[in-house]
Amino acid sequence: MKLLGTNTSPYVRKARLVLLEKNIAHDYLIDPPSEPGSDVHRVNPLGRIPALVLDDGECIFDSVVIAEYADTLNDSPMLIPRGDALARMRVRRWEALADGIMDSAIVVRNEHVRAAAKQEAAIIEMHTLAINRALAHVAAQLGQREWCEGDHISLGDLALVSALVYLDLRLPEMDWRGAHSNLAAFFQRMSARKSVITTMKE
Ligand SMILES: N[C@@H](CCC(=O)N[C@@H](CS)C(=O)NCC(=O)O)C(=O)O
Repeated sequence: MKLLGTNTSPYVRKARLVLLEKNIAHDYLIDPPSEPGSDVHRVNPLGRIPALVLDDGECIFDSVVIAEYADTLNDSPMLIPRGDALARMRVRRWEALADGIMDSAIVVRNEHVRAAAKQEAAIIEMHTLAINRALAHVAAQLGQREWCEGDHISLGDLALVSALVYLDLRLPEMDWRGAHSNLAAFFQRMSARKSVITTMKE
């Protein structure tokens, strides 16, 4: 299988982390959808990344579906609980929170790169508030625990670290570490993992 993406997309990072943590063999191809000649529009009608193309040509999108599919391929580690409905919901909710932070951060970033006169202050404010509320919620939920849910790594941890990396990359002025020291510690722990190191350098 091959994963199409870019190194800056937080959704791509999440999908890559799932494949890397589960040791699922794949090729990672950098393929920005905005570049002429990109394969992305051919394989994903939405023209978005990540897109996971299986060996028979079937394409899986988006990152939520890629994570769900990949997690069923093996159990080491099991990133989405299967038997316990509440635990499963909580992991999916962590993912929804992290994805929501990514969504709002991308909106703010897209406003920032517009000419100053065209930037919508109300949109920037609305999404910045959403990010700050979500970070405060995430920090309170995590507390001093090592993992988002349960006693081992889950999709929630991978989604959350992907969102935090994106904030560092595009909205460094947010200083989420200063506001939430437990998130800073979480990030430091996650950053030491081989999977995260791989997505940061390649
Ligand atoms: N909800 C989707 C979001 C995917 C998405 O919006 N990806 C962005 C990159 S961060 C994209 O492909 N945008 C189109 C483009 O870059 O041209 C997911 O989880 O995969």
